Amino acid sequence: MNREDGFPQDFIWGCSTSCYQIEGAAKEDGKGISIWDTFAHTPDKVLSNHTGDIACDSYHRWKEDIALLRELNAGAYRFSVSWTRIQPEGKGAPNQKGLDYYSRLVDGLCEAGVEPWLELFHWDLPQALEEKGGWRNRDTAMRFEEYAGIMYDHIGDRVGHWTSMNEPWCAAFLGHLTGEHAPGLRDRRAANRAVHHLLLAHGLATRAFRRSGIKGEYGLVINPSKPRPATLRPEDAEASERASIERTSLWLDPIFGRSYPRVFMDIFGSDMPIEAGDMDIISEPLDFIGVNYYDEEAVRAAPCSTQNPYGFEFVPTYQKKTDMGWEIEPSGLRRILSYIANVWPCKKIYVTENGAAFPDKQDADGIVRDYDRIDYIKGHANACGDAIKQGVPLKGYFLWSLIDNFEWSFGYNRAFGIVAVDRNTLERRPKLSFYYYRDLIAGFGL
Ligand code: GCO
Repeated sequence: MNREDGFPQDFIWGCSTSCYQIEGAAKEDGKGISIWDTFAHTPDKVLSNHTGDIACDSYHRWKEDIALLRELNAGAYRFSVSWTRIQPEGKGAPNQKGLDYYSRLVDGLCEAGVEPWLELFHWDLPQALEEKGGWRNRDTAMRFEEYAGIMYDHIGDRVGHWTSMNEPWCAAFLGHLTGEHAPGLRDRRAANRAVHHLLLAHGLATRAFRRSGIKGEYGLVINPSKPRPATLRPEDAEASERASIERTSLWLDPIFGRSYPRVFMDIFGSDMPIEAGDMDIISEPLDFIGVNYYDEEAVRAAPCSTQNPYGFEFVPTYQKKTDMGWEIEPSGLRRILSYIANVWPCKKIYVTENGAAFPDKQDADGIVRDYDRIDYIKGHANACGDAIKQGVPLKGYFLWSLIDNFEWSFGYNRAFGIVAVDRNTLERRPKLSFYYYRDLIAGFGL
């Protein structure tokens, strides 16, 4: 059947989740401890001291999740693998029960006609590796290559889309500079070292994938940002460029063989543990870039200082905000996609996450009528259409998220799902946005 909305027939409409946010079963079947287990169990790190111990219990209820995806007729499901289910201590022989879980999940998705998109790392580093220096330690990149190889060997025949990792910016900077995320450090040098070792891990895993001969596409998921300039003054336009460095070019420049941005190296170069050959490994060619987009901010120029090395500041904006306090600006999605497509020669781009948290209310009949979320999704789907019209090689869109889940330092206090999860019974109940997304997937949502 032809689509009514003009989107290409082969455009992929999917949903995203990540393991720590949905699986629960934190100690089952030989799973080891990850830095997120440790962090969430440290008092006052997560709002309400919530943890992912139970989460959405998807470790046991994965069939319910697949049934929801099937009801949507989603083309793909992007999920992440818990490294500590596969290697409880982050090295050595794999835990068969962990492999079996992902094997069942992948088979179940394929049977339901939903393509599995497997992501190797969504921030839940094995605690055993953290104790040896985590991402500050070069050896963690080698351990990641070993873990990736295990997944290629065991599931490589059934998964056609792979990503090494999700938003390494968050792992590096929220984990090591602001301390909002595990492991909760506040140390600039540690964050800079993490940047390099995360990218090295990505490159090693990509190279191992190519060598494995597996047929499939391989990519990296980032959360780029290029705040728009507050005015047309040239200095604000320059501030907008500089404000994008750590979220965007710091990752894409080395991936595309251009080494690290000069501005970053001028300031922080002495922290970067680059060894001969690293930049070649990091720039192993990719099939696609995954873009996670939620909001767009605005900046103007400000004096450079040690506290403000890039010389910009955020300005107030008028946009409505989500429950996260993030500005809703659908055209920002088109802008960031065009920016990336213009500056870096990406073969394919996917929006691997987009969605919104709102303070959902259940009506007396038990239904969540989340029209704000529906508007949000519709606006951003239109922005995807605009990006395609502008020539961006955008091939798919993944909604964050299929189900309400553990929203990192906010615990279960922020809801991104198109399906509500009852925190007592863990029962899944579609919100109206679920039915909206089903329409959108069928071509009737715009
Ligand atoms: C991220 C993560 C998700 C978050 C989502 C909402 O991209 O930050 O991939 O795990 O839950 O982005 O904050």
